[in-house]
Amino acid sequence: MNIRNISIIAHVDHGKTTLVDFLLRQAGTFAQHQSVTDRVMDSGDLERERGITILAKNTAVQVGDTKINIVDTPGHADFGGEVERIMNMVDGALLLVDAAEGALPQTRFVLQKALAQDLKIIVVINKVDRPEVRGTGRMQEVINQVFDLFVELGANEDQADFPIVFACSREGWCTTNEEEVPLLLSKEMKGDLKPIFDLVLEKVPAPKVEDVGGFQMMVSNISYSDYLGSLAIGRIRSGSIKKGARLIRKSENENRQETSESFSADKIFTFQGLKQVEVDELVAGDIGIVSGTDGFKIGDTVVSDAVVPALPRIAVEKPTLAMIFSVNTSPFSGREGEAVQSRKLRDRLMREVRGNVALRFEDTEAPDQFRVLARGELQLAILIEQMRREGMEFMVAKPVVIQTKGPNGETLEPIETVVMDIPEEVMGDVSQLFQKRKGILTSYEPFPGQNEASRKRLRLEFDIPTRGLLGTRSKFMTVTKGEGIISSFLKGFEEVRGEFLHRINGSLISDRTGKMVEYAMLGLEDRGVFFFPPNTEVYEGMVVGEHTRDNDLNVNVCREKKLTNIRAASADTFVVLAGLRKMTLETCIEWIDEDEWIEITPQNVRVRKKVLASNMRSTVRVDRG
Ligand SMILES: Nc1nc2c(ncn2[C@@H]2O[C@H](COP(=O)(O)OP(=O)(O)OP(=O)(O)O)[C@@H](O)[C@H]2O)c(=O)[nH]1
Ligand SMILES: [Mg+2]
Repeated sequence: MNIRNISIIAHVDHGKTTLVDFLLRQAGTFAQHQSVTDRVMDSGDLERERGITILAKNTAVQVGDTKINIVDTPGHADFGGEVERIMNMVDGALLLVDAAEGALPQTRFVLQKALAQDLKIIVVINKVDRPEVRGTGRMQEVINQVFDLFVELGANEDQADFPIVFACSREGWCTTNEEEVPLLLSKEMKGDLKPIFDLVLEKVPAPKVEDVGGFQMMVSNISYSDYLGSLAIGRIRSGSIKKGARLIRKSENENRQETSESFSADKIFTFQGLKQVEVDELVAGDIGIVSGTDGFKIGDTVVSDAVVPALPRIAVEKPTLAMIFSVNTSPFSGREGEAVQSRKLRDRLMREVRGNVALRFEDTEAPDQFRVLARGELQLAILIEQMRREGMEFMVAKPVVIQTKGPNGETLEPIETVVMDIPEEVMGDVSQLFQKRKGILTSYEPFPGQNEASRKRLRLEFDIPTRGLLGTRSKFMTVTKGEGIISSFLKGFEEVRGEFLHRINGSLISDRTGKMVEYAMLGLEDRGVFFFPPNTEVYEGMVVGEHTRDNDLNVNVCREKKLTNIRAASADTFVVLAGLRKMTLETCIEWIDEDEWIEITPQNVRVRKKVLASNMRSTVRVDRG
């Protein structure tokens, strides 16, 4: 059997999953009558809701007598661990680059990982239909930029001599000849993705098969089946097995000591289109799926014989953020979901960490609080969202950046390079936003490839502590009116840049338990903005809004109007609250301070003070720089 194993890698939104749709369609994976949803690989609920890929996923197509295993990966930096863990499954990668946006931070990250694995890389200049690209010479600029990136990342001569394809993945065509692009765009020529299939077959080497004295497969991904339990997905390096074979899972325990577990591979599968089909045999070179134990951990090696060595575990970049997860101790605990006990919360988090190489788990001094280390706020938000959809109630604290010590004992903090494209007119506001948080502007240029007609846009780069970047995404979106794009990469660790204000405003806090009353809220309107509408149930210590000043304010939001006469009451119904600020999970994560928790239930997200009783806590927030 001829096999090729490739991954599709890129910065977020550059069109990976859309390209996979058309690779599947054109390889005849779907029957004629079958209607296929867009971005069919984004099968998770949260993926579909948010329009982004979160987990790397496998598929496979048949082209002539060759099977091409394809791994679609996420492009958002927070899910970079997904890209890292699948790299050892493949021998080649399609590196997509948006023809207008060019190479961005995650392009660099994924390319660096691909080069380190010595993958054969095919560069796909995608979205050539974008108006900013047509007739501007932008495609050549982007090719040069990508070439420079290869060189900067230490690519060898062979790697830097990459084949180039120009594509419109949304319409399912591509060409290796730049001059054909206008003809394809104007539909004078009809195109398809054959040039990509051809290049994969020609340039990506067939999987190297070793013989290490038996079956050997590294677990690069774990999925779950209701019938079979845990499933290990990985590329078979050596040997073959038949269904039902006795296997050994070589792993390590918490103290890094080797462990092993025997099991029998009751069922084995390979990928075929979007399906996992049961097979009788798995052979070296292919990507296979093995069932038989619930113990699989990413990075384990599955072997047929004790003498077959374990492969080195997958090494990934270290987490940069830590967040405390706690049992829900709020007065409403257990009302809207299952208020899980610490044991169950711990088990749930441990399970997540087993299947996600980019996360780490730590116990804390408190028996009902656990620390999860992650890559970013979005990664944590996705985990939280998943847990609440499972019906759980719990609390999380403000994420904190993980600092390290320098050679002379000085404290170092992570610094990121932020790249953003913004409309020119918001330049001042954007600079102010980042400079207030110790950001330093390092590059400023008109957005490349603009034509006369397009609005003036700028590309800016800042160096900024990760600490300063936390909680700025939604502010950035507000300041740029949703027209900015922003991404970043970890530049390294530098000496701590000093204090700055995380949040200027204090909280409005309910001083009692009850229901919010419109009359009371109107009376407090000039004190700040509320997060909830009237009739919301509140408890003492629950944050109901943001104060206009920098201290906290305990307020009575439950005060009823004394009914002196009926007329006044009816007149009031015409008064409407000026505005509520709806706080989503992500805005809460950005907003909260150290002395607050986010309480999460299947129905609600609330911010509360860690200390609930108003007479037990200060309203002066001294930690505010
Ligand atoms: N103009 C244009 N838009 C495209 C093209 N290909 C994809 N898009 C759009 O770009 C957006 C992102 O596409 P996806 O396929 O989800 O991108 P992705 O790289 O998989 O994104 P992540 O997995 O979240 O990193 C969608 O709105 C697509 O419709 C293209 O060739 N031209
Ligand atoms: Mg995607």
